[in-house]
Amino acid sequence: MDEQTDVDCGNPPEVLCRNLTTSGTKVGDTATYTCLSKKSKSDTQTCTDDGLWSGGLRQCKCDCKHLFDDGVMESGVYPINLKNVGHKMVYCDMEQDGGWSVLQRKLNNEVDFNTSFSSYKRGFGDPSSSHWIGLEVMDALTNAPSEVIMTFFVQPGNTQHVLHYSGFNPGGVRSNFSLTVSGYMPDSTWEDVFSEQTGQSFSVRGKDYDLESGMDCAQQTGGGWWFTSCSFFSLNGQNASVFKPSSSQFFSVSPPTVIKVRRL
Ligand SMILES: [Ca+2]
Repeated sequence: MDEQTDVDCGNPPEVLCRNLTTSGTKVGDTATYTCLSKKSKSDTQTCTDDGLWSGGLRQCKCDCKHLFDDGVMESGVYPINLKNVGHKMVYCDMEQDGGWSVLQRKLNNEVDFNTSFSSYKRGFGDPSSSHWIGLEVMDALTNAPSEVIMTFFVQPGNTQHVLHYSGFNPGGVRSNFSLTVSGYMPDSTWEDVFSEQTGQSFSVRGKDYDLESGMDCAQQTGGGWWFTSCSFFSLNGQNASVFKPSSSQFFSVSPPTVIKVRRL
């Protein structure tokens, strides 16, 4: 009896963000891994006579939406992989309809958001608690058309509000991460205050692109943002606030806040 016929490689390993099809588990059988992000891109592993699967796997693009589509249902910190950025640990929100990549999460005022341009660019904090993912990662995550949901608390009253837009795209470093936002959604519970910030570069303390002369909005509110005027709308600083156009009133904003995106 031929010994090799007894060799069985067992099930090939599952890899996140990949579909797997197997022709069998015996010598010479193949396992084909196809990227969820690019269905034409696949790699093959072969069962060898030493009982192991052999062959290389190229990297697939992988965000929280890909993970959700691949069956990951539990919210938490996951490694994602983005073109031009590489691997990054990100908090994925799999609640509601799932697949959200969290860009900002501020549970309290313990993490200092009044930080430098380089910190805002590359990210700071801890994705398992309060953090800012970084403008470069935001740019990479929103290369495909993406929606955004922002949640925040409004004072006085401590009521939670939601702003939801079907289009959100901060540009790259060459535009100072200039914002494009559109598609105010009717499930928002606050009036549209974010669309107006389209075209604004990202300001941080000492690097002032806002529209208020003589004032550094990032310094004043205590956090970077795509400011037009200082009080109109921002979510990062300890003194962040939001305008209510219909009553011409300003309100304080407080944590917990979340900004999350998902490919459409
Ligand atoms: Ca200014």
